[in-house]
Amino acid sequence: MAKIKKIVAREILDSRGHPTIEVFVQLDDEAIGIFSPPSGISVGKSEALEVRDRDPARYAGLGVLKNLEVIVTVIAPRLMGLDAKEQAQIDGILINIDGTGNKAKLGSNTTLALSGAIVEAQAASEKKPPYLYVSQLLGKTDKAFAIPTPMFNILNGGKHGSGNLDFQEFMVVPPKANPYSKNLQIGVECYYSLKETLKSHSASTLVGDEGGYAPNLYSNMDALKIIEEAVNKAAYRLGLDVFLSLDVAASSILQGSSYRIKDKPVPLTSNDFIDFYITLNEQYHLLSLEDPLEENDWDGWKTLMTKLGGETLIVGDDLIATNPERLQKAISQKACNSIVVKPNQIGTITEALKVVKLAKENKFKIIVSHRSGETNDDFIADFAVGVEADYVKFGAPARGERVAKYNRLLEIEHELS
Ligand code: 2PG
Ligand code: MG
Repeated sequence: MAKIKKIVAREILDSRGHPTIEVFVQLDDEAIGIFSPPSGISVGKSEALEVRDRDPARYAGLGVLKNLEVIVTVIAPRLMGLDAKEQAQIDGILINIDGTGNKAKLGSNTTLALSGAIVEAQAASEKKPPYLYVSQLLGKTDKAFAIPTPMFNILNGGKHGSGNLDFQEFMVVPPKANPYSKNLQIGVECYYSLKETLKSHSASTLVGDEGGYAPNLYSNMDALKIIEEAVNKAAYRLGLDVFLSLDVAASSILQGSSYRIKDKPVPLTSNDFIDFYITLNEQYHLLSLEDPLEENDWDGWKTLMTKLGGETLIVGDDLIATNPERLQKAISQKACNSIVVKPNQIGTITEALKVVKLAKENKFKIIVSHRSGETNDDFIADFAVGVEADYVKFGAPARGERVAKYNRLLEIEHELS
């Protein structure tokens, strides 16, 4: 048993240059864990809340110095000396100190920074790779692991792009049957090819928040057409070697009670949007469709599920927000068949694992995801392998904070072989 002997918290920057927290935890056997939480920009209304200083004199109010102070003066004294193996107990203490239903007091950024660092420290103490320790926390007993299939977000729109495309993420997904390293190569080659294809259309190849290109194009369908062209040019076959996925992040494009997208001259109702997806799917046979409708349009989601849920992964991200009650509702209403899991949407590793468990019991496909604001922390890759996720979303295979995760998966693949 190793006890928590030291907790240090610092303010560092994420990939957008926004401050985030880095927590360093040391145990009395000298094992250490370091973790920094990510931050989203297309945020679901049911997510646990981040807390920031709101001091306009520093980092436009985004500083986290108050969080550091709370960690040092309030939280650390409660955690010091505890057995780091007791993750559920430790996370329970964080939840209790917070005392709100959505981490509004401490901030999910504060709680996850500590929760993640302690998981890392205990894994180090047990001399286990973090994915193995995470799998133990989930109750897995065997040691057979697979690398989740990557979804590469090669074209960024919505809040991550240049303000031109409505849909947030245009992803290429290689086949599940391939080894991970082969799939990484496929994703990267499609990414190279997309750059050349965009250039040939005189479109910009500057990148968005997740490293995918963020061009000005006429419509979302145009973007899909150009990706199809890029896949073909890379000598891959759409529907065989590469599949397409979308994260529409529909809550971000809702205006009043309708959706405005470049593809249509008039605003779309929920039913119109569903018809649009049905037509789109006839053409592209999407592997997955994430947040196709606004996060409280439960009836719309149910209808879409009856129309496309048999063949397409209908993925709840903002809809569920890694929240057990929202997941339970999605299950009982048959609103979707897949879930995005982001530990910072709920705020502790224990709570995120509970959501994973419930999703698995209900045969949901699991996509473990980064956030658009990331550090080089690669724990999320271990988390994904440890919970045996079906897919991972780590953005484009470019920019340090994204490739840190893809490279960690390479390392795990190597270790497992
Ligand atoms: C999403 C995420 C991650 P953000 O919507 O799936 O890609 O975006 O982190 O901005 O919420
Ligand atoms: Mg999403």
